Amino acid sequence: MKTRAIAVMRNNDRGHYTVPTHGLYPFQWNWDSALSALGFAHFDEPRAWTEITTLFAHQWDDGMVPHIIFHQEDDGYYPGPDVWQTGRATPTSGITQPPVAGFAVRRIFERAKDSALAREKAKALLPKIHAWHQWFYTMRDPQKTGLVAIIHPWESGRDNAVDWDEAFARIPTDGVGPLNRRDTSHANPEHRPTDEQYKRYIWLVQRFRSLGWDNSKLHDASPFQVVDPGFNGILIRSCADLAMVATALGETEIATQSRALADRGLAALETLWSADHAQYLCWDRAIGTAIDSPSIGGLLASFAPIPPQRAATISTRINAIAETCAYVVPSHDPTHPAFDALRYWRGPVWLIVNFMIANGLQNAGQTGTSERVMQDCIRLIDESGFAEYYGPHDAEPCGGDQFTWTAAMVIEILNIQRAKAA
Ligand code: 9WN
Repeated sequence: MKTRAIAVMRNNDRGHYTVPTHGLYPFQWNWDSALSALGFAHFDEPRAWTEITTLFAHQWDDGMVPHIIFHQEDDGYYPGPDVWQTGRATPTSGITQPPVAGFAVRRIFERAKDSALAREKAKALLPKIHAWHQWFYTMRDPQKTGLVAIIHPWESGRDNAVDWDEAFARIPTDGVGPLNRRDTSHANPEHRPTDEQYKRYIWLVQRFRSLGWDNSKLHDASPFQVVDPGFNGILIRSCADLAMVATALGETEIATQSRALADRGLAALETLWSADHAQYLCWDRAIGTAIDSPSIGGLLASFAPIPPQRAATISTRINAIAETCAYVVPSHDPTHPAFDALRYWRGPVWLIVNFMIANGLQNAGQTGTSERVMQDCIRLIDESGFAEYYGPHDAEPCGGDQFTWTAAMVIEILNIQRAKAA
């Protein structure tokens, strides 16, 4: 299985970055790259560093790291650079994605065989990743709550999650021209977001574009401002991990500041806890209400060093969900009316999210659930190969195939399992 996973990654390797899959996604994506680097690190450490270094070579002056880098022309994806119009030399999108690079860099750094290379690469990346973290807490938390908001569903990485439905109903669609969707010719349209959602994705892009992509204006100008516990959990974890790398490299100022950001974020995350749902919930900042949607976002927060009793409750909750489907962790509660088993982030299982949850639960001592989640990943690959996502009832492979970060997570998980067995 590992050999097949490496072949998938090599196939999608474009030299200094990887594409998530052929056809459907022909450019570099932000959190895909950070997580894929974990896979590379097991068989080609220099290549792992290159993946993250390329990503940060396209960081904006204000600190943001964009969610897509359009390294070459390809009209197989919509919306392309002509829609974004961010004015970058190498075109990029104008929004960001879950900041998982701090976590990835610590993991690759600490287990590196070539420690001289690791020190050199991590030292160069450290201030850039820190600047990105600071950017979040400046631009996406202007009221200094300790929690950052996403201003576009694509930023969450969970594009069409049920979580956004009510907030999305308030987004207008006027001024959005005909859509030129390409995704539905690469993947089954039944497994993708709807046109109604795409119109709103594009409306937001046009809104931000009209403001010149000035991040000091975008948060307050966006009618979509959602605080996602999964996203904040990833940011908190990356800040905490960056503090560890900074300490190891003698960068005490970055270490102290990163630790402080993580601590403040962790304290604020508690405000999103729902005792009724036994998980965290999203918060609609635009109207000031909790979003009553039991999605994986509230479980993914366990990737952060949350209090042990919270991790234990999330572990119990995942075991309860496991009674309702064959493979955990579905992206939405299968017993909830909005659950849609095969439609993207409204039900299917994604290996990257599973890996992060398993990692967080392992750190919190929830070993049994962590192992169960990883085992289900391997069962999915056995059944259905390296898909983008999978049906939680029958392992149906959905979206793109031969997927880079799916393969990377398999390499990680096999490695963890082997180390445990030894
Ligand atoms: C928009 C690349 C990306 C992932 C996201 C996933 C999907 C893009 C799309 O693919 O989003 O960014 O066009 O659907 O939702 O998490 O990073 O794999």
